[in-house]
Amino acid sequence: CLLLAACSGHAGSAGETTAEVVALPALIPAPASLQPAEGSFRFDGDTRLHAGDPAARRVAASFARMVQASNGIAPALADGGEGGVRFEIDPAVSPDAPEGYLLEVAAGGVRVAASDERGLFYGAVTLWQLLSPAAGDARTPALRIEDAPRFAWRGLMLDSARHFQSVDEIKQLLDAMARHKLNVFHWHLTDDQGWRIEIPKYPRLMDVAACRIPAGDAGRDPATGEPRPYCGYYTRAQIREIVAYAAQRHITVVPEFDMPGHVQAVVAAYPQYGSLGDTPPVSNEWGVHQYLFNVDEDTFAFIEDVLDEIMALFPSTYIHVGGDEAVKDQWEASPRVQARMRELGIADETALQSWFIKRVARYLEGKGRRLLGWDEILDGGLAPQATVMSWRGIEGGIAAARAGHDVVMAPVDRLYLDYLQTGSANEPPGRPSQVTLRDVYDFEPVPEVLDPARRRHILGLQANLWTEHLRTWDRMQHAYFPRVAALAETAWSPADRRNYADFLARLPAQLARYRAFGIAHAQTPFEVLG
Ligand code: TNX
Repeated sequence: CLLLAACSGHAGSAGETTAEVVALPALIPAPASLQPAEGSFRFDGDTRLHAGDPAARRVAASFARMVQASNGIAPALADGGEGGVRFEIDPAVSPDAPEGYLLEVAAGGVRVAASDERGLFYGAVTLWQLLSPAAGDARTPALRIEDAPRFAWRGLMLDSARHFQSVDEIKQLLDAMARHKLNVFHWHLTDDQGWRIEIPKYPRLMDVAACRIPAGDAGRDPATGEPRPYCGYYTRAQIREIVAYAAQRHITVVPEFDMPGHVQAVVAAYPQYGSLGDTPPVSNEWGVHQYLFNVDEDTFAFIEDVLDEIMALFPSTYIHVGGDEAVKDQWEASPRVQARMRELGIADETALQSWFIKRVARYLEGKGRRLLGWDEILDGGLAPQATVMSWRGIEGGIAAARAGHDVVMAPVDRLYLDYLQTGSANEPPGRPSQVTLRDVYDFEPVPEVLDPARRRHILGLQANLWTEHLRTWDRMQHAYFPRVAALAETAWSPADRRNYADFLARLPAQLARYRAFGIAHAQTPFEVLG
């Protein structure tokens, strides 16, 4: 009894599980269709992997790395022969379902097939889940899985501006994302408290904007009393390394350069690009700040230079330009901004933000990219090709879809992982309100109020991790896992396969996989579930 939810020892599914559900191996996210068959396949040190073309060989190599890490078995790649595990690119498999795959397990061998490499990779992840987390040899029941994701955008955001992470920590996150079949890593790299991208043309971004002085004892050397700044940015080489590492795992890295608000760190380094012209410190406080970009040609030249650098580093079609929480007080108070508005015939500051974002959208589109922003970019009208990330709820997403924009749902009350996951006293610091495992699981990204023709604008969903309160990688992992497992199922599995009780029954196997990979997941949800 190795793999079935029924023998996972977690009977906490409140009697809701049916016989049919129990028969499902402990896969997360649940596949679109699974048919059990007779017999089982034994995977051990003698099992060979067969792969013909280069794409299939790459996937076989990724699979070998995963089973090596979890089961301690290093399967060899073979060119021909029978039995074992065969990886095949086959154009006839799921031609209408991008990222889909077919997995057939029989006593005599396993076949993983897909029409493209991404699909084949997800088939390999499923097979790996069937074999893990058992240490050593494993047996998987014979079955046939036909699977493809419900959504094309299965995202996770990390804020590296408030607190940042090492390259290795980010790689760990990318590994975990791939094992959950998530495919978009939204990387929040700029904010009031820090600039984290190396831009050689503007050295003060690294020398000034990448450092803040923490308040209190943390900001002083205890021996000398000297200021001890919190500094860091990712070099271009590190960014390229992360983008390549993600691409090998079929993850797109979408960078965010937040504007016209959340720019206090930039203005600290280059006050001429701020709307008032004064020089603030890089902020060491959380919450909404006042500093906004100026709107003159010099400022746009700076923004475009930086976007050019960003586009050179990140091949992603989407470039996120923030647009959130830009309170307009500074624009109202700034004589030079007001003069520019008169010159342009712009009536108010909301219209100015709309003009600003549209201008940036045109710039990106001229380079073959697309603008993505938080739902405030809808205010005052939005460039037609722009995509909206709905965070203040789902209303922005509904309005955007009705106006013909593509949408990614990321509502604060359901998908913000910086919120506490339980009321337990053992929760590390976080925002006072809660987003529970179940809140994430039960979130439905496609609002019923949208008419069917507009529903196709919902590209998918993502969960966001803001790091004001998350100083260490341990705390970040606690916040991500296991809620990321719930996100993955909502993002991948067909709506009618989602069942929270059944998910809970499959979760212990997922937690064991986390432990096998050294992921420090939260225990607090299980204190509450019993
Ligand atoms: C709002 S979500 C923000 C972030 C904060 C977050 C804290 C969004 C687009 N802006 O700047 O970190 O709340 O939960």
